[in-house]
Amino acid sequence: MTERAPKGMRLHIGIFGRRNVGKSSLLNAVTRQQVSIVSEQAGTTTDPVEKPMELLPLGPVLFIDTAGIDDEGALGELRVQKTRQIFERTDLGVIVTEADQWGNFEEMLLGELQSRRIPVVAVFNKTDQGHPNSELLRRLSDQKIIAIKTAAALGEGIADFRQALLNAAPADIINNPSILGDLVGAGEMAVLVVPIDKEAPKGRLILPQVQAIRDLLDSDAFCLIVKERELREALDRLNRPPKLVVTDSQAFLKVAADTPREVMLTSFSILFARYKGDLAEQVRGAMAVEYLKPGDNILIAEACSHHPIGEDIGRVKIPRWLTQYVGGKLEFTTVQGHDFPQDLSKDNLVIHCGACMLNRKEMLNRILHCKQAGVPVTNYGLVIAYSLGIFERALEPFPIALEIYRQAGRIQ
Ligand SMILES: Nc1nc2c(ncn2[C@@H]2O[C@H](COP(=O)(O)OP(=O)(O)OP(=O)(O)O)[C@@H](O)[C@H]2O)c(=O)[nH]1
Ligand code: SF4
Ligand SMILES: [Mg+2]
Repeated sequence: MTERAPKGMRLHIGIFGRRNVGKSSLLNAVTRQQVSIVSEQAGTTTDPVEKPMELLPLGPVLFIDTAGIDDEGALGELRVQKTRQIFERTDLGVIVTEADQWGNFEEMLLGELQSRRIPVVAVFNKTDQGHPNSELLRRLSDQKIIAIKTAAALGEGIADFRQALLNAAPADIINNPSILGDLVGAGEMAVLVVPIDKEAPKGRLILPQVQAIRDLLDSDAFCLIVKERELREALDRLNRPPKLVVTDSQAFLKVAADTPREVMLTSFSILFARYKGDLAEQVRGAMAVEYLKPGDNILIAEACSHHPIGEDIGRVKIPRWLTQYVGGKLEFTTVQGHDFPQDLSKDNLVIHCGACMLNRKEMLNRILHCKQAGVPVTNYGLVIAYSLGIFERALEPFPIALEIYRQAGRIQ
């Protein structure tokens, strides 16, 4: 992987609690690695243990497993100090406790975190041995604290833990600030290709186009907007090539033909897969097309009832292409708006729209839900690029996603 998030950009998740409650076990379970030593001896973790990872769907995070700090005495004092320092760099605090042990000590931790305005997730671990009482759960819920139950040593409740981290994460971490400004950079140019056909709304541009323009301006980049017919001439007039060409998926093939091979090219939909969702996961989802068989069920999800252009993309074009590709009949179900189905047990693939009307959290929740159900999820633009055979080129601006595709290609 060529792209690495600097430590400062990772969401820091601090794991706090008494000795022996299962903090290290929880970290190991969520990372699926033996990051931290676990033992029945209280006080096993003596120095904070840090683990950077890509945590779906939050992106890059840094977990910090701390020493249990309920102990007093000489050694204990030093440990308490070290653990306290972690409060200062925690963006999201996790308080782990044994299921029936919430008491003054946990209230103290909660107070420390809340006084710093750090969002908190309460984890009641060892639920194989006991349960938190419902009055306590109600009190935490009244304080808007997310509480979940786990049995870390048994790997239970870990999906709920991930979900809780997503729900509690600060909004500015969830709201990826850049649509394409970071790919283009200050002083550089992007060319946006906007077809104006009968499907385009009268007298205006659609939201993803407007947002892309605004993002380029915010990034001090230049922006040239053309229809697909004028692209070649516009590029000829520039005295140096643009950094990036972005097209509507409808015009992908023509734009690919008219854009010099050395210029990066992608689509609005793919930019939005990253901005509103999880590009890496949705790239994996597009590749799942390879495993579809006749008779499989495909869920087409549109986040609002009026897709402003190409109303037939989800209903006609993608189904037609997939049916041809698979060589037999597929079952398509379409859902719209905010009612994304809970039960995905019959589905083999979810193809989502660009989600321009959803906030990122809602889209990430949908992706997580699919992931938990074991159903691959992708989006319109990715499937279209895949079907046109220009997937690899369209992913070039995104090294991590491209690597995922290339790795999979090597395995097949
Ligand atoms: N029964 C049960 N035991 C658990 C569970 N999770 C962890 N344990 C056990 O609890 C003990 C302590 O686990 P650790 O993960 O080392 O706890 P810790 O909070 O990191 O402890 P310190 O580092 O000493 O503060 C170990 O023996 C674990 O196997 C669980 O869900 N159920
Ligand atoms: S939310 Fe989805 S269906 Fe609605 S306009 Fe945006 S991309 Fe189209
Ligand atoms: Mg530990």
